[in-house]
Amino acid sequence: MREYDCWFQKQDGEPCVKGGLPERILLAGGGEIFNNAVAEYSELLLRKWGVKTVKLNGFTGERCVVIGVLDEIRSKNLNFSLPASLPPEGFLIRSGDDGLLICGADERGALYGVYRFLALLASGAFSENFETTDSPRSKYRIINHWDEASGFIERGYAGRSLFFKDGEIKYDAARIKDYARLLASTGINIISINNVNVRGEAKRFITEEYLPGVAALSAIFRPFGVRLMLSINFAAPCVIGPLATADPLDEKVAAWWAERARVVYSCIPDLAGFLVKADSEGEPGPFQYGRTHADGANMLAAALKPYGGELIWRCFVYNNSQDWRNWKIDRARAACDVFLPLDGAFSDNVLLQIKYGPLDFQVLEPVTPLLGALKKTRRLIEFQITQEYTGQQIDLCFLPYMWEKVMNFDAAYAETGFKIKELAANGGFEGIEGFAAVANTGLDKNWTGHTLAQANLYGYGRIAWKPDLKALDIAEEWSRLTFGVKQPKTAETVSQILMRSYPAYEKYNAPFGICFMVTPSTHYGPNIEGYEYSKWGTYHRADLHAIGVDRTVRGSGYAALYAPKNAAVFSDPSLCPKEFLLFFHRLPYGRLLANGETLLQNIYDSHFEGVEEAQKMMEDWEALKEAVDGCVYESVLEKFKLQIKNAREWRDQINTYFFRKTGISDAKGRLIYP
Ligand code: GCW
Repeated sequence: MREYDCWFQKQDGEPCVKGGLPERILLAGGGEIFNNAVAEYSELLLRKWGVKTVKLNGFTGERCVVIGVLDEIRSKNLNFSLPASLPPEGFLIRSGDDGLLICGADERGALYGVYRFLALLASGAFSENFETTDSPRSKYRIINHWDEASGFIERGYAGRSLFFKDGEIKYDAARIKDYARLLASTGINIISINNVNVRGEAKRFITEEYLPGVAALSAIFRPFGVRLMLSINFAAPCVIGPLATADPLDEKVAAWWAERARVVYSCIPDLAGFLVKADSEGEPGPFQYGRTHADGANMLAAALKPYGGELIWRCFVYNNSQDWRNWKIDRARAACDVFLPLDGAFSDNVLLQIKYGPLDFQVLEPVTPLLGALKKTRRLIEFQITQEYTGQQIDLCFLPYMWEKVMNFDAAYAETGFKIKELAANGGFEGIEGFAAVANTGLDKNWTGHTLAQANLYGYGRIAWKPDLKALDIAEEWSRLTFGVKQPKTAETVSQILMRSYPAYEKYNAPFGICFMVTPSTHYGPNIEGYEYSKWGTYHRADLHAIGVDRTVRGSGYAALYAPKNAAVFSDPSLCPKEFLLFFHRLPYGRLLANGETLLQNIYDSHFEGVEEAQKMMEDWEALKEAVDGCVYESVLEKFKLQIKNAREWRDQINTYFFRKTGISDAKGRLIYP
């Protein structure tokens, strides 16, 4: 196994296909993406099974596959019974008496169909008389890179940038092609290449100086159906010049952006659009000019409109110079307070990008009410694949486990249809039109730092494609593709380890949704009061009697921003899900929870258990020593060793902290350091 190859491993032996692998291809389509679909088929068949393909002029049955797009296949009168239509980007794969068919709705559909067919073969899931159709439920399946022109990646844990070096757009083209394959194979169709905090040379990526470089990069992604997007700095008219203002209602500013968009699109006609972080953590924005976020977004959207570009506007807007003494302000409310009053005020090529939780990618956070409460605004849900608060690709933390829960959250604005996964399947004003997530990739030879973190990259694409996929199915799918099916036990053990990793991390981390007990700025490892007296609005307010933030109407009122059914559940500590108890409530340590133990005892228990579970994951991995390639085995083992060291630190610091606050020892007599 080669870590670099991710879920495209070379296979031992041929898969079971009657008569042998379909090495003869009949084409029914054309265009850059379609041609690449065929090239990918050939390249991967050779790479995975050592089989060379040939292209045919006519259909001859045996060991033959037809790869095409629906209309073209129909026009060739090939004797296949075909569906009347397929949803955009969808495909049909069928093997039967009439032969083998990979039929895309369009070029992208053909490409996705090829990848799916190869995955079915590699995971042993393909059989004779097989038929499947599939299509992505949402239109936007986006990866955001937080890469800087210097090559540094903000919150990156897998080495330097794949795209940039020393202030230039500089890359290894072969590697970018491999990356494009990884993304396209999970259905990703857009990537923003530069950090939303637009720093240094990246501020000039929209100028003639850098655009040829961006265009060259986009040419590598284009055959994979992946369009590029650029993060822009709201103050660019001043930073690049020559204007003295970036006021969105100033005509000169609008004209400046219209001209920039013209130049940008003359170089990259299929650019997906611009991504903007405004008035957030020091980035410039419309507030500086007394304007609203709709004023800011709409002005930029108008510049992109003639070229079909979209303007993606992030909702991560909050006051980051809070006073910890003030219990009235609540950062969790911020996005709702800013954006709910603007529902319906955005132009039709604006999409709001909303982090799934109200704070910031914490280990345990409720889903933000904003996602369900907006009714007249196009929107995307934002995740983080990079493990900023979830172990930084040192600790194993399989994120689809949590994403599945997010997808199942019912925003409850009506009896049915308001689960996040349902909203994501609806699209349109009533729904969520797509997904965006921060990448976890970099120049490390295994792409993701921790080899098993490749599962998070894979899993994100799969969830964005099909929001009702189960984390377990993703874990199994990925493990089979990565570790092979010849020794099914290996893939099975790996997928079980993945599934246990998130709950383990949760248990030794900040308890019950209290969030932010991490080392300031690096965000790795415990520092219980690291953010307690900071300006960032991230407080747990533990004293000797109680801990937590009252977000009910008696406190900040955040809980009341949910639909009534959810507001009622979150506002009542006896109904509130345990994992969010301290997110919504301030409770005494002695409060009895449903399991009959006190809050404090539950904190102790979960921290002891978390470390034990991390140890157990490592032991299960050690049992795979003979089955897993030496390099991969050793590198993952190293990570587990660090994880356990870290988990112990979390356990001991958290338990000691509460022991010191309360003077109450563990009821089960385990060691808590004084
Ligand atoms: O979680 C915070 C990170 C910042 C990041 C910000 C954001 C890009 O700590 O590094 O900045 O979120 O999402 O904009």
